[in-house]
Amino acid sequence: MAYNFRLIESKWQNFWRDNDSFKVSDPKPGDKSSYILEMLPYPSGNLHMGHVRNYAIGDAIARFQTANGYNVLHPMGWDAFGLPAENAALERGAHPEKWTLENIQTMKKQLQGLGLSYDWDRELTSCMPNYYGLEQKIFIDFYKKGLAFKKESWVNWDPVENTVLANEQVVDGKGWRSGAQVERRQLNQWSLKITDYADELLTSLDTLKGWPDKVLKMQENWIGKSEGALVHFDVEGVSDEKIDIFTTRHDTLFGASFIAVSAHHPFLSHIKHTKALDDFIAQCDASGTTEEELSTMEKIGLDTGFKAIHPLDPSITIPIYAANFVLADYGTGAVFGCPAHDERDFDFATKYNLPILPVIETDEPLPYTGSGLIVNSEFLNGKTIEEAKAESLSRLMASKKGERQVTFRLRDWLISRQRYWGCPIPFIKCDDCGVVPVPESDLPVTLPKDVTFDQPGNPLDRHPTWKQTTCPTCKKPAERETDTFDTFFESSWYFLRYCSPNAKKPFDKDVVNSWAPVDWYVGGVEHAVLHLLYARFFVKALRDLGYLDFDEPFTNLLTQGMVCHETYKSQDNKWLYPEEVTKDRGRAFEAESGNPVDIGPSIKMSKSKRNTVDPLEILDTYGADVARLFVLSDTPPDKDFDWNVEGLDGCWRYANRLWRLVENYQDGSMTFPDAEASKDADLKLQKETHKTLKQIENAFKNNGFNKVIALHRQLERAIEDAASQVSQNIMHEALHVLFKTIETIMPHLAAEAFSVLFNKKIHTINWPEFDPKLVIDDTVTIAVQVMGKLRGTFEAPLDASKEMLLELARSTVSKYLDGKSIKKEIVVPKKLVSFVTN
Ligand code: ANZ
Ligand code: ZN
Repeated sequence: MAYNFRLIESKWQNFWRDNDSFKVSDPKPGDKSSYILEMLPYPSGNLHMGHVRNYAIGDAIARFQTANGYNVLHPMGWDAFGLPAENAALERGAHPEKWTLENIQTMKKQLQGLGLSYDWDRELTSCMPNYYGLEQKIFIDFYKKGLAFKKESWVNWDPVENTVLANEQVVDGKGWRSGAQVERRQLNQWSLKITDYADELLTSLDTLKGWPDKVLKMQENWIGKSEGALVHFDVEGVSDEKIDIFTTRHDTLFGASFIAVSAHHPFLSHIKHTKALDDFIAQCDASGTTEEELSTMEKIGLDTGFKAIHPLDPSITIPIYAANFVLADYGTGAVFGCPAHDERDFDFATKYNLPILPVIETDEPLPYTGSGLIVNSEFLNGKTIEEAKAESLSRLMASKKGERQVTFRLRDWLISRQRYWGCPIPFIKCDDCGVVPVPESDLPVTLPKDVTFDQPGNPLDRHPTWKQTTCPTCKKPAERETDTFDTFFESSWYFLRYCSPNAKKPFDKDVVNSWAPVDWYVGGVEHAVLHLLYARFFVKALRDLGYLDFDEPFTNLLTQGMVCHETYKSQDNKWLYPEEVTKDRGRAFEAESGNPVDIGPSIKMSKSKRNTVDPLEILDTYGADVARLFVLSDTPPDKDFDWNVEGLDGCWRYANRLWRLVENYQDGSMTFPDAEASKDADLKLQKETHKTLKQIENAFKNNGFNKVIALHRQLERAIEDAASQVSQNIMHEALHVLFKTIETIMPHLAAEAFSVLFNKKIHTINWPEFDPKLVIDDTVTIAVQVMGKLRGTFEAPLDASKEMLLELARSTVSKYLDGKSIKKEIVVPKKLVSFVTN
């Protein structure tokens, strides 16, 4: 009978649910405990293959840990706030909450259909007041500690949608949804002071030994520590004005040919505006603020007519420009330009006819950014770059014209969003008292349900009553803050909430300390910076607020590769779904018309390229175990995985082979030879079982699930080969190991096998132990030389005597010894026998 996954999978899913099989209680002192976590999904409505791979990986780790005697916390929840829910409201008139909660219901069923070992009692849904209300308390605590603040910030403004856009939502200078040209605007916005932790976030990367190097590197670059100097330039003829600039190249100060300030630099507001200057600023504001945009757009500037005085030689003056390429919020928002040794400055100087004076000696064309000795620089001449930096800094310091300065690329985290579907920021705006936190007794501030989406802008802003309240301090009428949190706020602490999901406060300190940090965190590498950096920041800030006692959230990080599929394009240039295509000997055709189809490379599955495979169809045709087996086979989990039907079919056949074993051994039709006859075969299978078990265990320790699967196939073949030659107890041991080790990946089939073969509940059975005696090879390969030449090899018992080795060696190379007399015999135990003849 073919393997009936439908029956078996639903049977065990029901069993696990009805018996709370994966419910976990908090660790007691001395318990071996482990926290395994996959990044929580956004409830978009449907599971995709990336989810399946992510959760299959996490579940394999969790089940392995459980089998090894750990008390394993393995929870799941929903990152349920965010824009798509508002878009759905806009497009379909469904309330964001209704849309979200319905999606969660659907996706939860789909997840349960995968047979994942979650403790569903700990499920959290971030859009529910019992979750987001608690983070309002965290936010107020941040505020009291000076970690949350409101200030005027430059933002990307979408003039059609009337909202701020995150940098990632600006595509080619346009709003990602409206397509409108994004503008720069200054708005009063809430931010979190992640920059207070810049240094610690950087240095403690060293402690994250269990993180992939590429992620560590990305975080390091994102934090972007630069060591340099702050230099004060006086302005000629204006005694109380000076411009501070940040530079990492104070060795090149004598090559300065202009100063450039950003369009909203304070210096510009101190000087009299000409129409040209106003126009120039307006022109700068008409583009976005992202660094990427600034680096690609045409560099323009305007001479302010003012001149700065060189800090190392007051006889030199330098023109001051306003320029569009200077980032307002990096360093001081002002730079000195050294065209001979910086590409950007070179372009600018060429365009505006400014001097280009080389100060690093070189024969190469300018701009030259390499090393060399200093020239054209008075007292710095002849020095190396490093020497010149030191000298220039000490002179600047002596004359109070500069000091050492460390700057980070990391910006404070702007968390205000003019959005309905997010956590309300728990503050009240009072004309007299300013911004005042909502008193704790009034938390949570819940979202009103009666909102409309018929106009652009934030529905909370135009709600008739919600924002009217009284000031907690002076009791006068006041208004609520109508901005909501960036949804990265919710995902910055959810892993702490899972530890004590019913606590009245965000989480219980002792319980969190007993579970966390997370031992294995599994998710996409696309979160290498934002989410993973925010979560690290939260843990450090919460630690300093006394909420918990550790420094980092995630001890080991596994960033899984993408699930890829080849792409198909019809003759009229339309993407086609795999099911619309038939393939024949490497060529592809449209299934309906038979027209030829272009096959493109295998790339990440995405709806836009239609190269997706629907997990539900796979589950329906092959079952969860085969899908799980397939997404873990072939490639290590951190590498991209190529989806192909052949591989999937291979996994289906494998599941059936395993199932046939179950059937063969359950019905008693197998015969077992008597003990004497089977001795050799017994030992062989027994050894194969124990050796494979050891290798599988090692593969698990490195998350080499693809290796685990390959080893498993090897053991399965050994079992098939040994059929009816081995004793019953040996076969049972082999089957026990076979199914227990695959439980991590194919839990349903394995559970059924244990039930049928051994009448046991597999998830209560520990990981089998291999016998060290059975895994050592007890023979060695010995090389035989005659007159220094290798003439053969043979297998000998490890403990073979010298006489025995010589005997075996002689017979191995007998034809080389024929007719000769042996002058000398050399025996190197476990390695070599060498004959010298004459
Ligand atoms: C003069 C100079 C000469 C510079 C030279 C470079 C090469 P990192 O290493 O990324 O920190 N800079 C400083 N603030 C800026 C801003 N707000 N917008 C745009 N550029 C800014 O880069 C430090 C360098 O970035 C600084 O050193 C400054 O230009 C520029 F041959 O100063 B440099
Ligand atoms: Zn007040």
